Amino acid sequence: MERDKIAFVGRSNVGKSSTIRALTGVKVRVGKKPGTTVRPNLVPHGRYTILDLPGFGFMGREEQEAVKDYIVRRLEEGRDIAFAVEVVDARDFVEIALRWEARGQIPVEVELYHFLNELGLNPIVVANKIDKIPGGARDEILDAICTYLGLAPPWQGWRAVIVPFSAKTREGLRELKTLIQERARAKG
Ligand SMILES: Nc1nc2c(ncn2[C@@H]2O[C@H](COP(=O)(O)OP(=O)(O)OP(=O)(O)O)[C@@H](O)[C@H]2O)c(=O)[nH]1
Ligand SMILES: [Mg+2]
Repeated sequence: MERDKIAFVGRSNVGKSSTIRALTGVKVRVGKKPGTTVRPNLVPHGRYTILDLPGFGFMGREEQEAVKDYIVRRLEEGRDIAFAVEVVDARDFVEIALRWEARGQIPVEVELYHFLNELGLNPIVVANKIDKIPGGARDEILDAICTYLGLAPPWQGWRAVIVPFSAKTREGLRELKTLIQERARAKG
């Protein structure tokens, strides 16, 4: 099967569907509450199809595991996926990661990033909701996200991987589009 899909993955409510809307103009459902996307949406994007997956990390333990299993299986078995886009909430990421670390656990978004790399899905990291962070604090937060992902700061050295973005203001849209085009070209 041809690898013609771009998988959008990430925690619930980080803005995966909103990012896809900004990117394509297709009005996939977005919502204030986590758990908006329940079944995967398929959105045409040039010669690719974007796969808008449900988010994880908000419900009870069992449902949480079920969603995670589904996503993991979809990514592992999906010979149709060319590469992945991991969307994170730039402001919440570090706070949540600190909590996980304090419990002695690897933050789930860090785990996901490594998993996507292991699968050869070369994830682009979208640091979404950047509009919520005052200009003066952005570099520090982006550096912290990079550090968690194992990318030595400064973040500006990783512009081929991470992109500060706002689905709300569309800041970073051009950069995100360029990154996606470059990934697509690299995957041939
Ligand atoms: N301020 C701000 N809010 C955003 C941004 N992107 C998304 N949101 C809001 O975040 C909420 C969740 O957006 P969704 O796009 O539905 O998030 P999702 O990741 O698809 O969520 P699930 O489908 O539940 O996994 C909505 O209230 C959006 O309006 C952004 O860049 N800035
Ligand atoms: Mg969604």
